[in-house]
Amino acid sequence: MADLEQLAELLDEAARTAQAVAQISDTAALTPVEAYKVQALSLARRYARGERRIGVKMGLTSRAKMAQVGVDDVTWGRLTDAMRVEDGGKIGRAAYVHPRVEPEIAFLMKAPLAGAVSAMEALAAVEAVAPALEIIDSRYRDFKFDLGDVIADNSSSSGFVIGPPSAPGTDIANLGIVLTVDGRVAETGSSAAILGHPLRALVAAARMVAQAGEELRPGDIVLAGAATAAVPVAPGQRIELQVQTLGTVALSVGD
Ligand code: OOG
Ligand code: MG
Repeated sequence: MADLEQLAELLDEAARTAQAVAQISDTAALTPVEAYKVQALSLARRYARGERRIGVKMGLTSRAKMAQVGVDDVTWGRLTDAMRVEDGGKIGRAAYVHPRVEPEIAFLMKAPLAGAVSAMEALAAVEAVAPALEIIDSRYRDFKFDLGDVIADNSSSSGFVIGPPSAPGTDIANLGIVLTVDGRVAETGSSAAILGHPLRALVAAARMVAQAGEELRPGDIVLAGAATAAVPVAPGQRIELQVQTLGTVALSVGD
């Protein structure tokens, strides 16, 4: 078995220094269980530097995302306070290897949630829903990876922007999504692309974090996964996401 701590250090350093690394699967593919251990070890390094876990993100919960990266399984990753970008804020391109943005729906939790839960139980633990942009950045060369690679790399988590909150009772089943770059439409879709209903991503999050011995906690943010393919970003761009009834969230990109 590969040295999981060594792989965690490799990926953490790649993220910290924005330097791409070779795919782990080039040498020896990780099983999902090994890969989640690498993810946890790499996050432990971030926590040791003072970062705080403030939620989780689901990955590959839509067909569009699965097709874009060629991985067919739902994954999850941890979000830390260092990844948060204010709505309307600016990111620096240099801090990433090859960043992409994607349209998401975020949940803010008001009660703990873990294990096998129904959609109704999941909804009862939600404080608010919001439109969100995720900035993903694979630490692997050419943004290529297999399932084990991407899990170990914290499901490409690198940043997120949360828009205005709406009441948890807001109907989010089939909301129109428009992602624009400099005012031009880059992607359109529906929140229904996320596992048929974004709440199913929250159900999956509760189940998957429990498998790691963790739980969703009050105050946690949960990103449901992108509804469309992700779009590469470049310095000078302004990216805006409009989600029907939920409103708008935006981000700009500097050098
Ligand atoms: C993996 C992360 C996927 C999503 O929303 O589907 C993800 C990747 O595409 O790099 O965040
Ligand atoms: Mg995402």
